[in-house]
Amino acid sequence: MLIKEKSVIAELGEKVVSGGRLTKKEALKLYKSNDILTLGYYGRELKKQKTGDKVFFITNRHINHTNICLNRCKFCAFSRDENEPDAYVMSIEEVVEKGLESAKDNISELHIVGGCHPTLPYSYYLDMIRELHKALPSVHIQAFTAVEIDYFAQISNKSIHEVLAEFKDVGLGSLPGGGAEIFSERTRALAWEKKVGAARWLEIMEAAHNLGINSNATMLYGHIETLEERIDHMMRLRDLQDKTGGFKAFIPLAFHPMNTELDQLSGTTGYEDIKTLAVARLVLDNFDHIKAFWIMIGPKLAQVSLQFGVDDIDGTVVEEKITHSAGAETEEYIEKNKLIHLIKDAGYTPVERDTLYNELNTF
Ligand code: V47
Ligand code: SF4
Repeated sequence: MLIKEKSVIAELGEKVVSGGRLTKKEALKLYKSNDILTLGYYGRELKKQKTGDKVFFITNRHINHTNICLNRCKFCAFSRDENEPDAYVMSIEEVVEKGLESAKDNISELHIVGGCHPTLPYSYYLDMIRELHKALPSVHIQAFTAVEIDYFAQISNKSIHEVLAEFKDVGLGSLPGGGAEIFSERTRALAWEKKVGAARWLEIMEAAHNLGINSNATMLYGHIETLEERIDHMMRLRDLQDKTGGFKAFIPLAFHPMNTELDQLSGTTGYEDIKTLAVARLVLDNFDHIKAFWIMIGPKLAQVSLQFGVDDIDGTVVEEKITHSAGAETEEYIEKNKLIHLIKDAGYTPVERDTLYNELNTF
């Protein structure tokens, strides 16, 4: 039985590494298999075709400027209503100060995401990026998920094209991949009904790519979604990538249930994390980079995932509130040397990259 299953998985793996493309049904077959070693073998083969022996990381810092959010998604432990005691908003000066603090660590990227705040004006966000770019002209600013871009269009009465163009003008470099969750109306209606759905998220990414703004893509997994919905999510990303080529990396985000309205769920397992990364590599054949976010799955599992198709383990991060509000047990910061050690110890060549995967240093 196991041998028979293995041969089906191997056949599908062979199909992808020889330039073929998986159908929805085939992708689901991979996900339903427990043969992670065969999945890993082919995931790694495909990774090698794309990035050889290199594994990427970045020296970056995350900033979450506000936790006040109108959407209050059920899976989110980070957000607050305005009147809650631990609700916060950083002033633009505070955000710039945090950016400057990290300049001494030679960061190449600032990663900025926050809630959809009910009263902050559009100018707050535009001024934030303008001031950061003025203060740190050589640092790439990756900021605001498609959810926030949609919100900015609403509060400014502008089109998404206008919003994106204005942000690009003041120094926005790229968009992070958050806010995609799972592209299923069923799950959205159950747990994040106030937030933009798949069509709008994809429309915003397409508009960004058409303006020369690259982005990442994520998928939040391990909550109320089905395997079919995960595969459908990946397929829709693959379709848009065929059209624009603007996605840099795909990052599966492992759901952390603590302090959320879905805290009856038990969270993902290591097996599921690894399988998701390997399947993503094989399904998303037109993505160069599959990233394991060590903050969510831990540095050790992120290291192991390098043998399953992953070629990027994110960065130094420094401060992370979204997953840590939901019970993440990882540190918030990891030293560059530790990332290098993890990559080397798995037999790969560590390459420090910038946001757009220009290679800065090889170790
Ligand atoms: O959109 C919220 C997710 C995302 C939880 O682009 C949760 O390089 C797990 O998008 N458990 C924000 N996840 C983070 C994000 C991201 C992270 C790292 C790298 C990149 C990139 C993007 O975090 C949200 C949501 O999908 N999230 N709550 C939770 N309880
Ligand atoms: Fe708001 Fe994002 Fe949290 Fe949803 S996940 S409540 S949009 S901060």
